[in-house]
Amino acid sequence: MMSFEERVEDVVLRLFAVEGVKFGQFTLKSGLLSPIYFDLRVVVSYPELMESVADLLWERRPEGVQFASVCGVPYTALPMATIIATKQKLPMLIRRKEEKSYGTKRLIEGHFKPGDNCFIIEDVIVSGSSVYETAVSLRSCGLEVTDAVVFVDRQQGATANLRKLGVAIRSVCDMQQMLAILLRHGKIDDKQVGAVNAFLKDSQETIIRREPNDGVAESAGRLRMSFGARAATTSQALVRRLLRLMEEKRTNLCVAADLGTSQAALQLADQVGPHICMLKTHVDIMTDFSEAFPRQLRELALKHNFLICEDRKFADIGSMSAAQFADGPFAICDWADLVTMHPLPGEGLLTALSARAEGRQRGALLVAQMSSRGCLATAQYTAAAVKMAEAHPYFACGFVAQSSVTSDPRFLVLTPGVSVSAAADAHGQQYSSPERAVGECGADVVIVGRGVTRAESPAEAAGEYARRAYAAYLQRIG
Ligand code: 5BU
Repeated sequence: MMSFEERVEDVVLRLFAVEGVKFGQFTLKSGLLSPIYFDLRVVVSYPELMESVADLLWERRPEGVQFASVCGVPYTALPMATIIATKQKLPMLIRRKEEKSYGTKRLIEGHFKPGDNCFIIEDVIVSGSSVYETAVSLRSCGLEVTDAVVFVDRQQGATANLRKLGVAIRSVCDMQQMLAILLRHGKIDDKQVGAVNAFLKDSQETIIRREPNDGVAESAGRLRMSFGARAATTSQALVRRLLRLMEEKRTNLCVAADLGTSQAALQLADQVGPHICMLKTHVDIMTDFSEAFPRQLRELALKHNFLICEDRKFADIGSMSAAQFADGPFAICDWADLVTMHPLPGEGLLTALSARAEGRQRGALLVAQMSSRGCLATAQYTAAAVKMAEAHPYFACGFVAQSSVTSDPRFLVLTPGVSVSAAADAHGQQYSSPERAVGECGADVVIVGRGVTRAESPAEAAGEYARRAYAAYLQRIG
């Protein structure tokens, strides 16, 4: 079996042999003069090559995202999308390019339901305009578009352009990889590579010319956007649900139900339920945990409309953490909407948890910083945690952090160490006020434990924390 990289190498050489990649002087659609040109239309004459290209495209799809259909950007990618559709038994949609002149014809051919997520297939991207136009057409018919795959990314800014418009791009190879393969096999020389690199250096800033009223919102950044507006920027169903319920219920409070028995935790959940968007548990401190607890807790979550987060802070290798998540007496995966994890072991932990979620609406929060004094997370570690989440947005829902670690509206920032009465505890916990956590440090959700659980009336205390934290959020978004 050839590895993915070996197959890419093989396909690149075959493309070169049939002039699917050419070197010389070419004028691109944008008007730019390029020393390299891709013409993947030729692959229709080479069915085996066409199939290999389609296979590689499909293999680069994002893990964990369920697509209801595929749509090739007309025309070059149409046959590739067709191969993927037939091989994967996945419905295909066709976007009509000539719709405007015909008027009455459908924009999108094929059957679909509103909200279906359609995966866009494309051969080459420069600025991303063609993918964008296809996404706009699909979205205008009520479809969702979150991802696209391309064979070659010319590395001229398309990925960033499309990310701003809510489409994540993955590519089979980029220009550098392609040049390296061709150079290694003596198909091109250093001079040609130099010419392409010089060209790339001067043509980084491509832009997408947007149509007026295209219905695609460019995000203003997490801190300035409303929870409702942010819900539209993500395809993570759980994040969408949470953001919407926070806006509906007007609360961004999570109560940490750190109590020693399940009875006490359930009683608390019922009392604070009307004031919270999330209840956070540590089930391994309960002396009487039994199967009944998650069932009863989920009933309360339904009654009061909040999500459940088990603060398990997974930190082992992927396979072990996945077993802790799904097997064993707590069977966390069966009942917790969200779990926390340390990014320390690497992305294998995230993908392992995601694999065990098996299609259920689940997600992870990455511990990017901690509230305790002397926490070892450095700025570099925190940045790496954010990068990890960005690479897995279908399962990573956000971060537990003490500062605004991201401006990406798709991710949530939850901040523990919040109290209106205490400054610290005896074991390193450090507190700030809800106003500081939300307004200055950029928290979306404040997590409060003892500030609520030890109050004379937990319900009243939760109401007060929720009121203050939500007011700070409203002030933040202006
Ligand atoms: P407190 O009683 O408000 O101090 O409880 C804080 C909760 O948040 C508790 O459940 C902790 O496990 C959790 N926590 C935290 O305090 N600090 C952190 O950095 C992280 C979690 Br991550």
